[in-house]
Amino acid sequence: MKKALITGITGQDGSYLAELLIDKGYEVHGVVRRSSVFNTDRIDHIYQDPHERNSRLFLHYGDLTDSTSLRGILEKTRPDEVYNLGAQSHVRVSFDLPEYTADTVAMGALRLLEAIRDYNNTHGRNIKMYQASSSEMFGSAPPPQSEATPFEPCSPYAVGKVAAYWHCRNYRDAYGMFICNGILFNHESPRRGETFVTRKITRALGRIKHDLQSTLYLGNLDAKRDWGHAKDYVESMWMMLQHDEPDDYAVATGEAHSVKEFLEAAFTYAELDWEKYVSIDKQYLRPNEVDFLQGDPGKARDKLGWKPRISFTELVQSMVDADMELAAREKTLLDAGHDVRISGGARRV
Ligand code: NAP
Ligand code: G4F
Repeated sequence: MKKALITGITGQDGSYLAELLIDKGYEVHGVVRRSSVFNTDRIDHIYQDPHERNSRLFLHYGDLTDSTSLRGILEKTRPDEVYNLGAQSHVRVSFDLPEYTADTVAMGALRLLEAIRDYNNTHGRNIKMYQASSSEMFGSAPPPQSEATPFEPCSPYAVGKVAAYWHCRNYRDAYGMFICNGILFNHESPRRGETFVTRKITRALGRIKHDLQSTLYLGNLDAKRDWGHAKDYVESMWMMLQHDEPDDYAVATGEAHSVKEFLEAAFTYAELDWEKYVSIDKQYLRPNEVDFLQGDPGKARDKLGWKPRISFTELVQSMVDADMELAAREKTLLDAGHDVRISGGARRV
């Protein structure tokens, strides 16, 4: 049985990747941060008590800012493949937390690389590693962007991801390690964090439809992104590590839409006019913006045989459907006298 270790298993991608690998027969180990509240919502449905026979998902406390924990987890789990998905992944927040973002994103990848290199040397192994690189690294470079496009990062997050990307390239060249950078364009799902624009829109739409909210505050509506579905994208991560040669791949749909077009598609599907509900709040504008990301996934298609299955319309509608259901449950609880009104935290997103 192959073993995989996932950092960021509690995030959107980590949860879909864990499901995929379990389906493929892997034993899956995940790094979980210590938190004062439960942070395993996205994987609770696949978690089994480790005391049970046939359990194939195991969680370990660790942190990308703590190399001792990473080294200990490698020794304990002895994985064949490591997927580095852990990160402070919010671009706007990276302007508020530049040092911490660099620490998790850039230094975190470097700590993991060094831990894997030492482990390989000590045990005569060649663990394969996937690095979650990002289309955000292209920044202001004009579209379409591919593996050959020079990086022009526009945020502390993107600069951190560029550093991590080059650390991975360097370890591959210098030490012959099997490391792949997946340069993934934006990918969303009903499990997307509520502070990213797509989920913020569909979450608010559900609440508006159920009279729980009247206004949705957003920033720049003109930015364009190449939005795919996370379920399709985690498959590309696995495919990269199954190829004979380690390499870097851009993963995208090849189609771009503006935030305004996402709003239009979501609200029209719910039979509402978005212009009646959306207001601009300057706090959601960024000190530096990435205007236009549209990927060229030709290499991933030709070398890996990867292609997206879920269309933009299906993505939007699946997110709206899920958030309508969530808001309906919220409304039922509220009507029954339970106080589930949007918390201060949720209003700040
Ligand atoms: P996400 O939902 O924000 O998940 C991030 C994960 O990283 C969470 O499990 C989080 O733990 C964990 N994490 C944060 N800080 C950590 C630390 N110091 N040590 C260990 N783990 C830490 O992100 P995602 O959308 O799944 O994205 C996965 C990866 O792909 C990220 O590296 C992201 O930057 C990159 N990426 C994402 C996209 C996209 O469109 N989604 C595109 C390109 C690249 P908690 O649950 O405890 O917070
Ligand atoms: O949903 P976003 O926050 O995603 P962004 O910045 O593109 O980053 C995501 O994709 C990257 C891949 O390219 C990942 F690496 C990264 O980890 C993350 O997953 O913002 C998308 C666009 C931006 O142009 C932003 O300015 O939406 C615009 N926007 C407009 N109003 C907003 C809002 N974004 C957020 N989060 N909140 C708003 O109210």
